[in-house]
Amino acid sequence: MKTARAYLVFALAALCVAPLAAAEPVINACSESAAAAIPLQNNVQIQYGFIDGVLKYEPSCTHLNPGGSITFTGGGFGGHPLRGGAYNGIGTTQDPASPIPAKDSGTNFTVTLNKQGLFGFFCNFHASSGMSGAILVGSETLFADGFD
Ligand SMILES: [Cu+2]
Repeated sequence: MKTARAYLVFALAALCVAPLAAAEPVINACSESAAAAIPLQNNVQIQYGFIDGVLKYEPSCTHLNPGGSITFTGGGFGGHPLRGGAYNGIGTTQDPASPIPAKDSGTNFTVTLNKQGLFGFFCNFHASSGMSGAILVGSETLFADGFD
C-alpha cells in the first residue's frame, strides 16, 4: 500500500514537472537552446531589410555576452521600424520591458544589453513577412528565474 501511494505521488509529480520542463522559451522562432549553442559574442552585427531578396534580420537568432552590444545595420528604420517584442504568427506584441528600444528613423543603431534573458525584436511593417528575431543575453535563462 505504501509502495502504491509512493508510486502515485511520483506519477503525479512527474505529470506536473514534465510540461514545465518542456516549456523552453522560444521567441520569434529562436529557441533558447538554439541561441545558447551559438558562441557568445561581445558585439553582434544584425543586418535588416531586403537581404538576398528576402525581408529578414540576419542573423535572426544570436547569443550575446551580458554588457555586450548589438548593432543593427540595414535599409533604414523609417521603412523597417524596430520594436522589442514577439511575433506569434498572427500578430505582434510589443514588450514594454524590452531592452531593445523602438527605432523609427536612422539606419544604424547600437544598443548595449546588460540584462540577461531571451529578447525578441521585429519590424513593425514586415514581421509577418519574416522580419523578426531574438537575442539571448547571457547563459540559458530556463530555471534561472522561474520559468519566464
Ligand atoms: Cu521591415
